[in-house]
Amino acid sequence: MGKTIIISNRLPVQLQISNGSITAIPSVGGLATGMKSVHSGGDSLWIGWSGLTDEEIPKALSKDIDRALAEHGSSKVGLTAEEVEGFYYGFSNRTVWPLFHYFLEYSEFELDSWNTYRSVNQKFADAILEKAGEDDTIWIHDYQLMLVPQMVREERPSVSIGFFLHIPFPSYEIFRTLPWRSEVLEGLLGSDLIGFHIYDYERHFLSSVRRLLGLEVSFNDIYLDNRVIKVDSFPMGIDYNKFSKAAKEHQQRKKGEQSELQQRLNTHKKNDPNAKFLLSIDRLDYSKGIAKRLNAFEYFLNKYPQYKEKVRLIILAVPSRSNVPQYQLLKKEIDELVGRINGELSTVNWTPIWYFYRSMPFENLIDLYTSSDIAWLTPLRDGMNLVAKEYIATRTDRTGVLILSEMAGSANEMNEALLINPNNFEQVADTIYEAINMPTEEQRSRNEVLQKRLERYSVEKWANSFMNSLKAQKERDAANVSKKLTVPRSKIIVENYRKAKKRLLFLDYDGTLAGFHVDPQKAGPDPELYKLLDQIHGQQNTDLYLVSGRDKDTFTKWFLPKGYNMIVEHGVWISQKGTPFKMLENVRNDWMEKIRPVLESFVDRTPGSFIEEKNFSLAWHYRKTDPDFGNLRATELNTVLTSLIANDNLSVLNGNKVMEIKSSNVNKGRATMRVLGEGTYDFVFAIGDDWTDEFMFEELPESTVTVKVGRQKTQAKYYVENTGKVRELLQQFVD
Ligand code: GDG
Repeated sequence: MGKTIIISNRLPVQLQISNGSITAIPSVGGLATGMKSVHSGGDSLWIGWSGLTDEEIPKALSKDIDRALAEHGSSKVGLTAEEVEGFYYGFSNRTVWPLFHYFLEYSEFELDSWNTYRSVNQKFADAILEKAGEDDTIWIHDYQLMLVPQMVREERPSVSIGFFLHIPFPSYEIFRTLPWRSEVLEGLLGSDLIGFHIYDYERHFLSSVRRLLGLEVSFNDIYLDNRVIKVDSFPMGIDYNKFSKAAKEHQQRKKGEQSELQQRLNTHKKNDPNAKFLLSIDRLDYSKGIAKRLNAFEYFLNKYPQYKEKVRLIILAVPSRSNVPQYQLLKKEIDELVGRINGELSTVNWTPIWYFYRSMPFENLIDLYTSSDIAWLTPLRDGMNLVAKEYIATRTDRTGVLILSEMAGSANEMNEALLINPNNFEQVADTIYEAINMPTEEQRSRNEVLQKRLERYSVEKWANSFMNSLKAQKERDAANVSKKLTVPRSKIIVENYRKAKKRLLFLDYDGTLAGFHVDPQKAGPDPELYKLLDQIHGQQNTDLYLVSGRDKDTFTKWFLPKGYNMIVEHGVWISQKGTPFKMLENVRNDWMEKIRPVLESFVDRTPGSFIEEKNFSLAWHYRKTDPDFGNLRATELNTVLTSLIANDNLSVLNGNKVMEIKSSNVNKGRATMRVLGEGTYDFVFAIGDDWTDEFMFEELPESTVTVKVGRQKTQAKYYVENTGKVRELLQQFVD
């Protein structure tokens, strides 16, 4: 068993340097807690930035720092102040963060920051590579390190790599605006498993992969060269027991043991038992919608004035990224808003908003959670939002109302909360009213469901299920390797080929001998392919057949002068030893008049698609269409055709970005079997890349060497990754 390496921008320890000595204090954040089950014992290492720039670390202390970190299973990546500026404040927080949270107008596209992001990602990758062996498992975290998976993969092809994105992945329409969009996707695709909080982010990611990289996606698997990458959602949980235990202890405290904040909160409650506390806790970030919440609160107080002097909004805004101009502006805006609203509405007995701009110790966080009647958490966009979960976990008597934004990932799992659109002030005001007046019984029954779920799906469970899924993905890959045409396996095949007295080869053309071209007429054979086929064709005791769905005219032009044997249109026509094509099957084509107009209507409605008309079949090609749209239309066409052809003895073949309608008694399997019956062969070989070739794989005898091009599900015994590998294999037959 290899070790586990976790990598994130920041380490789960804080370094403090005072009077020339170093202390490393473990941080108590959600991620650090959740990873405890993964990052414990001697067999794991956490790599990240220490939070201090190279300039801030005295040279003499560098070794001591490494030692202090090693005690916590951590190792640092050193960054200069300039690197932190370009990589962290620059590309991560001025480009990716706003873009992924749908603040397109805040996103800056600076080449310098991108270059620094790339070089710092390489630094992180190098730090991993220095420590990682081939059988290690690497878990990379978050948007600061999206290029690292690919950088590691290049150097350690068989290592297991997982990536988790803690923020939303935006829709394709937003993501496509990023100048380095393909590089970012390719970076992420170095992973074996890519995790998101919710299915929507997963869906957006898959759509970008399909549309921007043109990769094949099947359900949540992405096929890339010789690898399958799994994409899945893992909603992050919290350390439920820690919060509920802290809350219980809290409530048992006597007055003297309580914090000053708690005592103050108690005094206010005592003075007016009907008064309500509304709580809002976030990092000071524009994605959290704090300014909007303040405006909405004013709106609520004007709509329901009976709650003036009764309701208080407690805002805890934790300082964050204050080097970024947008955050400085936001701070100013919020300061002013709080000042204005308090100035206009305060009375001698009442200040509507209590505003804290600071980070509070954990104890005070619990004071706020347990003392607030309502948690009002309405980010404009939030990957998950753990505060919502923490609030519920601390409600030991199950009272309390959670008002949560639909735009937070956590809304997906917290249906029993009051879910709202933060932009709809009317709805916000009415929901606050509803929350204030919600009967205790209803509060309890909602929170009971929420608490049970949060307890079950804790952050530890989250970390474990990600790791298990990564392991399963690796095993799945390993199981597939048994079918891969590895060097030793192809050696045996080549030996058998050489030993054989009479050989028969069936070679599909498109996607097998030649790559795809957006215009099929242009995908003609190249000189090397002719050379290779000539060599095979010229061998003694070898019958070579090109087996294709193509029309006979094209193949006549390309191959008849060469004298290769050919089966075209899936088995309608055959040409042997350079003779003109003759019909292999007696087939009708009178059905075409009925089907052609249907296909034409799909061409009209699907830009980029076209019809290919053959003698006995009609094919609708959609390789040039938008991938998502093309797939959708193909499904639609399939349904239409299935009902239309029911009585016509026709069938629909779903090929690689093509749907073909043809007579049911014609297929490559039937055709190749007829050829096989004409002779006695002791070596039979068939290779192809799509569904139409599956007929050959299925029907040819068990002893046939069947090879699929690509990783999709197949009946073939072996697979090779691409057309390049096909040619390599065939070359060995003639060398
Ligand atoms: C990112 C994503 C995603 C807050 N104030 C104080 C304090 N906190 C703690 C909370 C909570 C954490 O900070 C905040 O987590 P969130 O999930 O709410 O938000 P982000 O910081 O934006 O986190 C987010 C998350 O990553 C995980 O994947 O959910 O969507 O944006 O745990 O308790 N802790 C203390 N004092 C404070 O003043 N001690």
